[in-house]
Amino acid sequence: MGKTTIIAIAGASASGKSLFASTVYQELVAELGGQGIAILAEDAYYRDQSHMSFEQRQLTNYDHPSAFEHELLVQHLEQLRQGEAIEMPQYSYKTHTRLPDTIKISPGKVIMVEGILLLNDPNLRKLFDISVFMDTPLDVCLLRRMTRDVEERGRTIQSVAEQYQETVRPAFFEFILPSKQFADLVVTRGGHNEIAIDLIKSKIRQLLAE
Ligand code: UZR
Ligand code: MG
Repeated sequence: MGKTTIIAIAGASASGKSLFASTVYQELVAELGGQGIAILAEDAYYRDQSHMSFEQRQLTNYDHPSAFEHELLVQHLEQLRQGEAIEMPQYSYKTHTRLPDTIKISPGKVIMVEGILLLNDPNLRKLFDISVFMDTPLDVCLLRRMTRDVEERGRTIQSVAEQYQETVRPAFFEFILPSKQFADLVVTRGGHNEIAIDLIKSKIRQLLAE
């Protein structure tokens, strides 16, 4: 296998990272088949907390870099780059810990990875060939997070509001926004920016054809 290109997609919580990455991925799979492209989520690398009680897990700051097992993500990206398959963990936002099952990810010419704190970590940054930052206005992110966390992550509006003020917003200014400087491309309107989606798709098509 030739060179592997790793594309990172970072940005605020609920800025449209997962939508952007999965739109690129699914449209390319529909067009060319899944061969050669893989997609990973930083969220899957939240630390395993199965040894902790649910009450203890609720106290974790999930917006802080220490909440992620970035060492494992680095190791997995290196393995994929060397042509080895990996077992990606699966994380539950409802129980705040890893699920027993993993997902097998096969190596490919293009690996996409999306998550809030990817560009904050120098060890991860070294591995990225192309870095994209979703520059979605924070009020848009907050509105989307309210709906998403209530519908998909088992939260109440009140708990979303509290978490937002305690950790999500401070972490955005401390860790996420300063990492924008490391991006090659800054995308407005997140997962709805069709031009940006098209540009990344073209780049990936070109890489796959090489
Ligand atoms: P995205 N998060 C939780 O709320 N609970 C967990 O168990 C794990 C993560 C949140 C996390 C962060 N923080 O803002 C968000 N909080 O998931 C990152 N508080 O995921 O980028 O998909 O929004
Ligand atoms: Mg997401």
